[in-house]
Amino acid sequence: MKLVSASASPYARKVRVLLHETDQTGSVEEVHVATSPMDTPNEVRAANPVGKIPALVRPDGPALHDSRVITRFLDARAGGGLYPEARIWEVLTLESMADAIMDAAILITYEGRVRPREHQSAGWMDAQWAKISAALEAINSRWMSHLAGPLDASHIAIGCALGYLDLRHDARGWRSGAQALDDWFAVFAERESMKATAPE
Ligand SMILES: N[C@@H](CCC(=O)N[C@@H](CS)C(=O)NCC(=O)O)C(=O)O
Repeated sequence: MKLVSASASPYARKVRVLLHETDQTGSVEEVHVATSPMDTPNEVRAANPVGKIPALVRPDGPALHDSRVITRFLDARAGGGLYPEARIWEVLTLESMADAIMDAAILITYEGRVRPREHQSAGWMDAQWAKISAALEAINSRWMSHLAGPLDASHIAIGCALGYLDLRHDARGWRSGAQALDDWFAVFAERESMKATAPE
């Protein structure tokens, strides 16, 4: 199988961390590409018509996308137990919140990098950041007991979302007012799977 990926993509990192955590790195080849909404390599389009990564190309079925589908597929393949039935709705909701943080953060990144300077909107970027702040506040105040529990896919997603904030939006200071989450991330970031997938 081939994972169409990129070192800086937080969505792809979720999959890469899960591959490490479930001991599957040997059975999935990572192909790193440079892609953006304005310039989609053929390899990406062939795997995902809407041109987004990650995509998982399989020898015996259609390519899979988006990251949540791929992580669930790979977890089921390995029997990794990272989507435990007993708390599945919490796991999926927290993973969704992590993806929403990534969505807003990526939009800010694209606004600054892809849209011509004269069309960029600081107000729109601030509105995206407000969504991130609200999600961080909710996680910091209501989800820490879940994050303190056994590893599941939502932990991986939150770790990758926070890693992306550090990578691209450090200046906005996500840690302010999110002490418990900051403490949790300091420990989580030391996992071998996180260190092995740190953006170049
Ligand atoms: N919901 C998707 C989002 C994937 C996504 O937006 N990936 C970015 C890279 S980080 C991308 O491929 N952007 C190119 C584009 O939007 O055309 C997922 O979870 O996989």
